[in-house]
Amino acid sequence: MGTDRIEIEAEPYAFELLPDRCALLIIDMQRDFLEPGGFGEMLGNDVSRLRRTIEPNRRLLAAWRGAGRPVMHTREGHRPDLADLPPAKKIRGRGATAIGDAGPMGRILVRGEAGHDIIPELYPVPGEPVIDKPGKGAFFATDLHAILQNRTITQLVVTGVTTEVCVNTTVREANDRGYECLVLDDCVGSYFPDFHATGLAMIKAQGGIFGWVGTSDRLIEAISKRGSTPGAERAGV
Ligand code: C5J
Repeated sequence: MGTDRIEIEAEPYAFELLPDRCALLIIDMQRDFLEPGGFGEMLGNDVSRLRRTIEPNRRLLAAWRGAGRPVMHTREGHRPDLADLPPAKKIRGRGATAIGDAGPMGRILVRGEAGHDIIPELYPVPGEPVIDKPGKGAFFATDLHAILQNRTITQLVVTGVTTEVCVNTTVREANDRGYECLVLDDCVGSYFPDFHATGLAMIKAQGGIFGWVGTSDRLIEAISKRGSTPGAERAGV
């Protein structure tokens, strides 16, 4: 077990990345949230605010995979029979269109539908677990914690959308379970710029009450210098 650390420039202070204990967790980079013509845009949101995260995530993912480090993806959505959809979530927003209804890319937030899937730019490769979550947090009603524990992961680099909802909820859940989280400003996004800024401020406030905030450039630079984790590819992580 290595005690090797890589110091990553971050706020409120440097993040000490443990190369053999850290996974990249990409939250809900789904077509319905990010693509023009999807459900997010149908609700009147400006999807370019989320799409700016695609390129930095793509670069980070390439570097992370290249270094042989573990990657996990999440998708927010429900069973086709909606048995796992709380009635309170179904009716929330009082909109004309709700989860499970027909949307522009299939039934909204239903597993197996085109809009529910991950955007092609960041599509998982074999060996990368995809966590289907019914809630905002990636630990609620999923096997994520077990998967991370089985791989002796204690740190997460968290990216994805949206900063203030599923990213924030997941980081808080992870923090309470003992994980150290580094959230990358340029790799997380919100339809609402103020919420993005405040969402990150809340994570790093009070000495990093929920975690650290950094950027993909600093992380890529640091891991690229270090090279791949010995045995990582062999172990299939
Ligand atoms: C996510 C949401 N992924 N905003 N979902 O943040 O409903």
